[in-house]
Amino acid sequence: MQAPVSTGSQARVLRGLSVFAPFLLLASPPASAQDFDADGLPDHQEIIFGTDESSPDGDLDGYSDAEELARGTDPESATSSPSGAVHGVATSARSDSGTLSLVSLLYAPVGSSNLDFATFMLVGGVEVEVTPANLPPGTIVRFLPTADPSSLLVYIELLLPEWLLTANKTVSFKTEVYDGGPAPLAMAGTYAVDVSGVAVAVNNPPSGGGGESGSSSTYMPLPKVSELPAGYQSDEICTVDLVPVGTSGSAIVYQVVSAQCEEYPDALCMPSDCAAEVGSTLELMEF
Ligand SMILES: [Ca+2]
Ligand SMILES: [Ca+2]
Repeated sequence: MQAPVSTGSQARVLRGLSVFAPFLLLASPPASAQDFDADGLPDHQEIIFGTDESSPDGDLDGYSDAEELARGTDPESATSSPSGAVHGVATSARSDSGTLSLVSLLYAPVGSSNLDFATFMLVGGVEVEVTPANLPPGTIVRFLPTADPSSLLVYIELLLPEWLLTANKTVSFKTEVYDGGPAPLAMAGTYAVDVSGVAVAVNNPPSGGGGESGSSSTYMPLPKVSELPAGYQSDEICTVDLVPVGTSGSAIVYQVVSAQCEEYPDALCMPSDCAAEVGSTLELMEF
């Protein structure tokens, strides 16, 4: 396990991000957010990210799973390790006991003095901007250790009542990282959609949503396995093909034209609900 962030580094961070200070005092993960390897990523979140929940550095390359996610390398491959002094961000979501969590991992290299971020959420056609100046109550902020203790890695978890997703069917969000200038230095986003009352993430969304054109999207369930309805099968995932059929405000409306469970390691799929998705629509914010 890596050493925690040094006191000196943390003091510097707090000067640079003093607006976070009240939230650091409040920050405490939900009781259910177990973190077996104590790396700052809850077990349930690591399963969604596909990282090793039993080791803070799954591929033993010296960079933590969280740092590799934020810096865009593969936490499960020792031949894929971060390099270069560039900012990074990764996003994900999870659903836990009626709470929808929107997770952002921010990385700033050595020399960063004005790390800043903005998260844009699209809920029910309304866009909301969250910045360090207006973090909602209960937001979890953690500074995580990095291979170079002079760099910064910040875990931010925005907590929303899950009924917002159930009622609106789609919650999109993206996080942009800034460092003193007007232009974002890194950006990432995640879509959560409601499928038969279960929050799922849309991975590899269609082009315009950041995915590869012509490829299929997959639905990743966001609740803990113990909270999924009976009938989910392991090692399969719902693969869907989406076609754009219109717009709704700043979102693109997609229709599911085919859906099936397919083999996928460490995933879960409910065959009946997956097939029932054909013909349904979802709204994805254009990133
Ligand atoms: Ca963990
Ligand atoms: Ca690693």
